Amino acid sequence: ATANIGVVGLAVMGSNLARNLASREGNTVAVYNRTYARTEELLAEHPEAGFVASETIDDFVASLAKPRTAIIMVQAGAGTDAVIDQLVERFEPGDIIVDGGNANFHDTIAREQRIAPTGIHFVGAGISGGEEGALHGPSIMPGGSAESYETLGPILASIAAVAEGEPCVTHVGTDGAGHFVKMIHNGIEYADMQLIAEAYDLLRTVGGLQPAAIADVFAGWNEGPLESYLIEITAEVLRQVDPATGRPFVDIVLDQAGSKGTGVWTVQNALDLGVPVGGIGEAVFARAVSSKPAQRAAVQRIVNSRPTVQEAGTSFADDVAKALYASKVVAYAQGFDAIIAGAEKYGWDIHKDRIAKIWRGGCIIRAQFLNRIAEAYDENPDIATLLEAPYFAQAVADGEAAWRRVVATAALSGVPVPGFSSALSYYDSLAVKRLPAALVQGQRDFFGAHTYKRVDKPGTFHTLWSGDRAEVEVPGH
Ligand code: NBP
Repeated sequence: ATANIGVVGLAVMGSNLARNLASREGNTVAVYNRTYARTEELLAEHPEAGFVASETIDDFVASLAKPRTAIIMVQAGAGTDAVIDQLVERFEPGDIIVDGGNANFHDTIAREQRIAPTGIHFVGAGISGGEEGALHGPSIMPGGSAESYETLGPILASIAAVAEGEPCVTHVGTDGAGHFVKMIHNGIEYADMQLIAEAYDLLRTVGGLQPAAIADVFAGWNEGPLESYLIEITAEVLRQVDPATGRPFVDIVLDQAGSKGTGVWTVQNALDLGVPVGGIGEAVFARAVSSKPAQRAAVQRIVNSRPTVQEAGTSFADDVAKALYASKVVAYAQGFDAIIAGAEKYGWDIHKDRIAKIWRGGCIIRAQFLNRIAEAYDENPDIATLLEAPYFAQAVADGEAAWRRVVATAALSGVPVPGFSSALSYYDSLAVKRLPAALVQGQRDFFGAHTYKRVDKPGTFHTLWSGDRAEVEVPGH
């Protein structure tokens, strides 16, 4: 038993994570994969890593020093369960099993409950940053027991991305908290990507710019408050020219966006918890709409003309930047609301400022912007919404007029901006003194006797709609 850490599953994520671990001082890394040929490949390609490789799971377990710690990086679902079962059979109390895959947090909670009686620690850890992150430094979101984090924390900190001198890892909370926060991260990622895509569409359709010019605009934005990994890579993608045709790469890509599910989970969970995450929801739906070629073709057959594009003013790109920033603030505010609601529902002590900090590096939504969020929650963890934090309140106020111009221009020009417009509507919904929800309450009381409350006195009321329409107070509410 010589290895202080093991990795099971040596596809792209697992082998990169194993190499990252092996590159750190003091680590000896045991590796195992169901199909041994894959292990042999890794050994041949990376002799420098000094892996302790095993052909069988028994040998793998025997190669781990106690307390044994193994990170599973296999396909989420049945594959993960199969490996967990194999390890649980062979591990002892105090040993640690980490699932680093993209598990649904409900599965993680169930697995933790199932394994806890054995005395083995089960840790669901969200790992963000894709292949590159796994190799050079991901953002890591571990759940599980605080005790397991004492052993695991330093190992994960050694391989995590570093942002402003701090490793991008923190003990997020118990059982499924890590995978939950990873799920929200991906939801926010969806919203951020959709907003950026809309900004591009506006600059192109309304602003009349070509992809290469828009790449320049984005590169410029990346020097300012919008600085982020996603803006940076968007500029790269827009600058790309298709070698086969010489056309902009973005023009030869089929405009049907795929998704792997975590964005959907975020919205499903938010629906369950009653958290409005319109920005994320619109992003998920926008991908779904894009992937309905038959419906799109059908509508395009009957809608033969599009509105005349409104003349964009000279400062249109600046307007779009401001609209993007304001919409982004909304999307992140909604994402953090979902974290707060999940923490309350599932009993996790999640530090929002720490989450913002571990997202500053390694992961897909890494950005300077997250420093501002960390500061906001650090200053006052109990703010009702990020939109209330002075910095963001000011930023949104500064961009508000531009935001409205952009959404209006988009509407008048027939450019779809579900992300921008839903974010603006969300902001307005929070901002107006009165919402027509009062009318919805009236409708609900009318057809379903669902009752309502009054603005002028406490109590719960119902109007006798099918009778004399007198109001009655409903006791016991
Ligand atoms: P895959 O998700 O493609 O899974 C392939 C691995 O799972 C192989 O090692 C395979 O072994 C193993 N496996 C399967 Br499939 N069924 C198994 C079973 N019943 N028993 C044992 N092993 C089994 O690998 P990946 O793309 O490296 O991702 C690993 C995890 O990391 C996934 O949960 C993924 O969602 C997550 N993740 C991926 C990314 C990314 O950018 N790709 C980012 C973040 C998280 P074999 O070689 O014997 O077939």
